[in-house]
Amino acid sequence: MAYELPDLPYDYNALEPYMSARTLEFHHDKHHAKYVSTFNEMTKDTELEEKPIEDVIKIAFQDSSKSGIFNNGAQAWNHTFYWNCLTPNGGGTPNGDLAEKLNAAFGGFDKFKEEFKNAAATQFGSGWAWLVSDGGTLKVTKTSNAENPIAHGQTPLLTLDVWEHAYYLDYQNKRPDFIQAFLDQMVNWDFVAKNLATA
Ligand code: MN3
Repeated sequence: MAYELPDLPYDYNALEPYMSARTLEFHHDKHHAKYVSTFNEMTKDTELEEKPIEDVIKIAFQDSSKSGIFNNGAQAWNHTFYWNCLTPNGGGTPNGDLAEKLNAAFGGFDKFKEEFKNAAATQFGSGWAWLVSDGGTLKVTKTSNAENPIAHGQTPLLTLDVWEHAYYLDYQNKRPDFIQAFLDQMVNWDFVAKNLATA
């Protein structure tokens, strides 16, 4: 079964002024759509076609002859996950079990934010910053290009796309400003809490 490009879970202009409709139009309709269509073309009529995309990502990560499938499949998955990490009127502070686990892992929410900002800012070139559950412990990680925590057996809880296409139209080269706006204005902590509850 082909992987489907999901609609955005909000309007294209819903995240303005922190993320423009123009960024979301290019990012979702062009970049994400292309990863999805290429992944479907590459897996069509193969033994991978009927498998869940998470399984395909794990299989392809272990097989260097399938790097194209890995790159496009992981990028298809990463972007679907990323759209759900964003919400209008987002940011703020998490609570409940998530807040407790962030405190336990990082020594406080502000310290978590510093670590996440640092990971996102120092990912050299294209990639992603993540909050993951690794065997029940929360960790901040960063990955290059398409790579994601699923490939490493971790459970993704939150991600930020730091490829230039994610922010260049709105922030040009100022990636740290984009990271700050993400944390302060756009993070969907309800989605992160839901991911933690099912991790
Ligand atoms: Mn992207």
